[in-house]
Formats: sequence, C-alpha cells, structure tokens
Amino acid sequence: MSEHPIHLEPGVAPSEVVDHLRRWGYAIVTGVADDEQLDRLAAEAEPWIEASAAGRDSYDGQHTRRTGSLIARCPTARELVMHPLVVDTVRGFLDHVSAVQLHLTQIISIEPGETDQKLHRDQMAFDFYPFPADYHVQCNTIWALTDFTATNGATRIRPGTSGIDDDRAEEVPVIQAEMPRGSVLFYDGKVVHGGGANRSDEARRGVNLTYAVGWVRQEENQFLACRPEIARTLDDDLLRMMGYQQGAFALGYVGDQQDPLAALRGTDDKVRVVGEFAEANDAFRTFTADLDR
Ligand SMILES: O=C(O)CCC(=O)C(=O)O
Ligand SMILES: [Fe+2]
Repeated sequence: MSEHPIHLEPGVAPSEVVDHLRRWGYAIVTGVADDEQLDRLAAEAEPWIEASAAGRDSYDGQHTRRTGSLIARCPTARELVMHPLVVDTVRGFLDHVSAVQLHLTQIISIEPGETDQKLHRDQMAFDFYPFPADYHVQCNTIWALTDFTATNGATRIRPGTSGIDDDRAEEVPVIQAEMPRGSVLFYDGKVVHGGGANRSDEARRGVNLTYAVGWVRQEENQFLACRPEIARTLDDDLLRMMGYQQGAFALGYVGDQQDPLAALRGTDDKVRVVGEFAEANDAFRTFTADLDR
C-alpha cells in the first residue's frame, strides 16, 4: 500500500479519475482550485463557520464544525459544485443512471483536539440499505481549503475496500489523504474512510460536495437549504444538479407533469424526458424504444 495516496496531476482526464475511483475507491487530483478562488470561498464561509456549533457526538466530531447550505451562503461554492472535472467525473462514475444530483454541501472544519472519526462507508446514509457491491449510489468530493496533513486530520481511507465486505476491509491498512490546498479528494460511497484526528494547532478545512444517483433522497435538502428567491437567481445547469430536474423516468415532476425547473421559474414547460442523459441508461432505452414519444 506504500504507493498511497496517489496524486493525479492538474489537467488529468475525467476518465482517468474514474478509473482510479473504480480501482481504489478514491482519487486525489492536485491543483484544481487556485488561491484566489479558495480565498474568496473562505471569506464567504468564515462568518457561517464561526456561527456553526461543534458536533453532538464523536461521529460528527465534538471538535468539528459542519457548515451547510453552501449554495445559498457561498456563491463561490457554486463554481466548485459545477467544476467540469468534477461533473464529468461524477457522470462518468455514475454512468448507470439517467440523472445525477447534488447530495450534500458542507464545510468540515476539523479543529485542534479532534480525534479520529469512526471509519464508515458514506452510503450507510441510505438507511443502511445493502446496495449490491457493484452498484454505486454516490460519488463524493472533499476540496482542500487548507493543506490536508497527517497531523491536522487528513481524511483516512482504506484503499480498495469498496467492493469487499467489512471483515476483509479491516485487514487493509489505513492511509491518509494528504494533499495541498486546492486539491480534490474524490471517493465513492462504499470505500471505508473517516475524518482524521487533528493534533496540530490549526483547523483542517475541507469542502465536502457530494453527488448521488438521481433516484435517492438527498442528504441535504437542496430545496429548503436554498430558498426559492435565491434559487431563481441561479443558472439552469446548477439548478438541475441541485435537483430541479426529473431524477429518473417518473420521479420528481410537479403537479400535471410539469418540469421542476419550469415550476421554479413559473413557466409551463412539460417535463423533459428525464435527466439530461437518460439515453445512457440501457433499461430506459429498452423500455421507451416502442413508445410514440
Ligand atoms: O472530513 C473528512 O475528512 C471526512 C468526514 C467524513 O467522512 C464524514 O463526515 O462522513
Ligand atoms: Fe464519510
């Protein structure tokens, strides 16, 4: 395992990131965000982080602050959510579904004194449903807003544990996703991982932006986390990613089969067929082939 963590260079093709994710359950790309963009985000987020309480238990982290609603609160977070490398990687990794959607936006600030978070697989959020080993439901990112180091709480990962059961996963050594500020850690919903202890004297800050298949409930309720008055000022592509689109063949329309985006904008467009790339879904294509649509 000594080759881990593997760092991919800026400019890497999304397909290569997808390959690494499929092989190891994680991938790190350095140099995705620059200092100017991160400074802007940090300034927008600072008052909200200051106002966020520490977690209630050792899983959330009693020395960890979690700050959500980033679409509404931090305009720069919108750029990160829709970064082409991320969107293309998420779509490539979750290419078995008609639509993908934003799942969670959260700055995780692990502060001095925090201990190791219990290792877990993020897909447990779906009521611990035992998804098949080869069915991925999530594709996640953590953007390094500060350097991630072994002492300040860099994410701990057991590489390659996505497709294996818990007993075998226990035998895989834990590595840490050390990476410079501006890097992105991608990881799937199955790989065993957790936040690290912070033994330094500064906070480790990461922007956790996660994505899921279009047919599940979102971890963060995007329709309430971002009020309609703010949502109406956002681009269509971002809104679709937030969930203002059909999540699958017949999921998420409004009233008389109105498209969710049209409902938000107050127009009367009927629903688009489904998510923006439904044609990728074999089952969808087979089912609709003989329909007169
Ligand atoms: O902050 C981190 O490095 C990871 C946190 C995490 O895995 C979680 O809260 O689910
Ligand atoms: Fe996690």
